[in-house]
Amino acid sequence: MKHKPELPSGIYGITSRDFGTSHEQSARYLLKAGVRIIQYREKAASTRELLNEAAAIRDLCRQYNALFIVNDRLDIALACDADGVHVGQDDMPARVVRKYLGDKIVGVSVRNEEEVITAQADGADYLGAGAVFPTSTKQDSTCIGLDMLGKIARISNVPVYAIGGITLNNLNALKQLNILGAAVISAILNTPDPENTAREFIRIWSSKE
Ligand code: TZP
Ligand code: MG
Repeated sequence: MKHKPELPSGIYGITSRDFGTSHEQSARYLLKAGVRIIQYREKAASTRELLNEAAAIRDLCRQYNALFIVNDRLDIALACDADGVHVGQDDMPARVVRKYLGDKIVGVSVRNEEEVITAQADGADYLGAGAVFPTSTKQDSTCIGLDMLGKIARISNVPVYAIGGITLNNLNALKQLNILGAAVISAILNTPDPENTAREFIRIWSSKE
C-alpha cells in the first residue's frame, strides 16, 4: 500500500477564475510562492474542461512536489490521479468518497461539532472549518467565527484548515488555535501580485508572533 502523504502546514491554496487569473495561472502563482497543497475548485465548467484543467494543475503540482486536491468531484479526482478530494456537506458523502478513493486524501468542510464527528467517522483525513470570517467568495456560507473554529480544532482528531475571509490582517489570530493551516482564495488571487501576496501569507504564518 502506498504511504499516505503528509498534509503540509500553513497556507492551503485554492484556485479560482473569478479574479482575473485562470485556474492554471492561479496554481502557478501559488506553487511558485511555496504553497504545498492546492485545491482545484470550479463549479461551472463542463466535465471535459474540468478534467483537462485538473490534469494540467496536477502536472504543475507534481513538478513542485505539492499535493493536489479536487473540489467536489470524485470522478475528476480519480480520472486525473489527484492526491485527494474535498467535499462539503451537500456533496457526495465522505464515507462514499472514501470507499472509492482508497488511501488517497479525503477533506471535508465542517461548520460545527456534529459535522466534525460525522466527518471523522466517515474517514476524513482533514477538515476545512469555516467560513471563519464573512466572505463574498462563497455566497451561501455560514460564518462560524473564531470561537467555533477553536472548538472544532479542540475536538478534532484530524488536522484542521481554517477557511473563509482569511486575510493578511487576521491570519495571526488563527495561529493561536490548534490548526494546521489556513485556506485562502480572494485575499491572494484578488490582488495585483498574487505570487507575492501568497509569499507574504506564508511568511506571516511561519513567523513566531
Ligand atoms: N468554503 C467556506 S468559505 C469559502 C469556501 C470555499 C470561500 C473562501 O474564500 P475566501 O475568498 O478566502 O474567503
Ligand atoms: Mg463542495
